[in-house]
Amino acid sequence: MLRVQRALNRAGFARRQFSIVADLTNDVDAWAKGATPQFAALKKAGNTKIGDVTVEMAMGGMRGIPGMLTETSYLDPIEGIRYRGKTLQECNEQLPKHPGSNIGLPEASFWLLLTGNVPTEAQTNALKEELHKRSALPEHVTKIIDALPKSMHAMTQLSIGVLAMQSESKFHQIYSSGNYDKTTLWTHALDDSVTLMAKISPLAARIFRNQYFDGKHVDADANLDWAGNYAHMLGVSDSPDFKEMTRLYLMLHADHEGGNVSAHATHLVGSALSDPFLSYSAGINGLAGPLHGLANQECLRWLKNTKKELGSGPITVDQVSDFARATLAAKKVVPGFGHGVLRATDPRYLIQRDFAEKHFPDDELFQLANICFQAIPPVLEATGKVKNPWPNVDALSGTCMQYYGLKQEDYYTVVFAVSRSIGCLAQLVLSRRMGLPIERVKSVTLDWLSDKTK
Ligand code: CMX
Repeated sequence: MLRVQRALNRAGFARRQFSIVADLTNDVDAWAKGATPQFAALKKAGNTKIGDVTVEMAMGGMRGIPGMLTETSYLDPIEGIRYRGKTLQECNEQLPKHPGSNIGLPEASFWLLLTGNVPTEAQTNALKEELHKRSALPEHVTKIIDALPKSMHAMTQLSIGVLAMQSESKFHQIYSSGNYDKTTLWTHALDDSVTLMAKISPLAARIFRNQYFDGKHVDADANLDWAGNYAHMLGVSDSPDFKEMTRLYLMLHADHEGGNVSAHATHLVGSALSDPFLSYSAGINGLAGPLHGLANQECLRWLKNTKKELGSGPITVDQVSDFARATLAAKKVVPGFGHGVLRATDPRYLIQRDFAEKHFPDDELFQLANICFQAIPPVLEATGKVKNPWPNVDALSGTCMQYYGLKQEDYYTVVFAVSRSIGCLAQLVLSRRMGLPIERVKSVTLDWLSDKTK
């Protein structure tokens, strides 16, 4: 630990050691300095009311309470997500791309979310190289992962792996040494975040190859970008289109503001000054829930079941409507539909649909997904309680993956988790840079609420 501390001191908290991370650190710092007057003014206006809390909100998962600060992205109920003010289409247009690709690179979106700036090609390439440099998994991590039973869900394995990588945390090392400055701790959170992103894709690929390919691993290709290399290491398809689909998937799923389960869990744990590995492992555990990230696995399963039950002939809208009604009657949710904030079709769904229409319009599952788009919203609307009957991103992502040979749906949420590391970690770094305090929501009892209603 002392050695690391000395090395960090010598290197000026690793700035000169990793120049692109220093560049990124400076860019985050510049953004934060620019935001300081606004931050200070808001602190002065601390008594201003920004909302009313109702009993329904307190009992309804705190839905709709504006109670948390997240700069990376903002989710409009109708328009969908914007990364630092940019729609996903704009991100795709403006972010640097891999040669020959049409998709904004996910690692460039990390830079955008952190700084508000679109990185240059040179910065994106340098970040890509840095991610490659840091991608080796520590031996103890590979040993732990390889020893896990294949039957253990891949998300559990991923969470264990990320937790085991905490040994690499500079944030933890510096904090434990006691030799830190509170105002620069965030730089170690950023450094750790780059390390975590670098290692999460080989970790995720290792889990996949252990589970489905008897531990026969595919070596990384340092010429590829972060997402392209992840697709390559999964080893299910050599098609450039699979890499392209993975880039798209990782860019679209990167961030969805701060209140969703995985981002909020990461933020909450991080607010206790737990390092990025501890914090994002918590986020992964939340993402593993069927109402959140696991919905993409559940959705493909639902589509496959529908297809199996309805036989090989052409499937009609009425048949799918009946199937959806049966799902509701069995007191289950229809996965891939509905949302806690969105009140329109998820733009991420629409972008994936455009991709599918371009690359595999005749795929049977894609055609079934299109029938679902017609059939399911009216069924959900008819319940009178579903606030958003429209499809979310999970309604198509599994369909896209299975087309390219990634058919093991139990694994799908891991791809989501690789992507979501971008947003959750960017949020965590900015929270530390802004010095946000430990989160502590006030909970109340039933009697307390009943008193309020008198
Ligand atoms: N199928 C069946 N019932 C649904 C439904 C769906 N797709 N979506 C909402 N409902 C039900 C809720 O379960 C709730 O019922 P109860 O009052 O009986 O508990 C009622 O409609 C009202 O819910 P809501 O306010 O519209 O939605 P919530 O904010 O409570 O929940 C979500 C949002 C996503 C959990 C919910 O729509 C759902 O379960 N969808 C299916 C799972 C899914 O696709 N999740 C992925 C979301 C995307 C993401 O996290 O990234």
